[in-house]
Amino acid sequence: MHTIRDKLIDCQTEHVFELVQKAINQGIDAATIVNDGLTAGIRVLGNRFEKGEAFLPELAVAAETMKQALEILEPHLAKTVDEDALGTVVIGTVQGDIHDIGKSIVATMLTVAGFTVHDLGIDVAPMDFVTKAKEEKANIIAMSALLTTTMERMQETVDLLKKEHLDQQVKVMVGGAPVSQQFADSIGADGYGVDFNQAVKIAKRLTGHSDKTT
Ligand code: B12
Repeated sequence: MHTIRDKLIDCQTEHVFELVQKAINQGIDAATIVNDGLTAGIRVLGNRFEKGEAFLPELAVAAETMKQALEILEPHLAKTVDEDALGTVVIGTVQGDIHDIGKSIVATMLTVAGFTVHDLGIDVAPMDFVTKAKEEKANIIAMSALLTTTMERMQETVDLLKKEHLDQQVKVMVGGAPVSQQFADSIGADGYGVDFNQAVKIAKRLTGHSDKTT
């Protein structure tokens, strides 16, 4: 798993794909590959970026590599539920923010857990979250923000839901590196998750499904 992490840090895209495929062939759990290989790698690179030891082009390559590796892994992430979907989630990265790795992992894991997920992508305006949630009769709006400046858009979405009297039907969960439980409480969000595991647990809680696997 360390090799996948290290090759991602070194931006050796083809090697990452080969190693991911090899790990799958060896029967290694796909969620472990996501967590201990890919996520670990991007986090190391993130820390280096913060210290000025890595640069944006490297991050962009690693991010793209990670997304493509996730596509390879998706069919191997064990579906935990085969019956009807647990609920419908509209997910996206908030307006002004283009970070989509964490959001995409959360979307994948929610799908695998049995939710119907509508991923609106990046730079999603508060009104677009609410409109899609109405259209799809969603149970949850899940928002991701990686910038302190864009976290504020989450508040706007919560306020808009209240204004449209949808806050009882549609629950809001938030996440992303600068987001905290305290922030989630302060804006009136219904749930906050530090990572994709918690995202799934919270989505199950918000839709009234107990998580028997944890
Ligand atoms: C990769 C990266 C990029 C890539 C993004 C590529 C992509 N396709 O996403 C690129 C190079 C494009 C980029 C651009 C920029 N970036 Co950047 N980037 C990062 C970096 C290094 C890693 C982010 C990441 O993907 N982490 C890995 C994923 C797996 O983790 P995650 O996103 O946190 O997601 C997990 C949890 O948070 C949670 N989660 C996430 N979303 C949700 C949602 C819900 C509902 C739930 C429950 C949970 C949840 O679950 C996820 C999986 O476990 C961070 C550093 C960091 N420490 O975060 C900086 C960072 C976020 N970037 C930063 C900045 C400043 C920028 C730029 C403005 C730089 C610039 N000067 O242009 C631009 C942004 C432009 C914009 N408008 O958005 C700053 C933000 C500072 C701040 N306080 O606001 C950071 C913190 C780096 C730094 N310290 O300077 N970036």
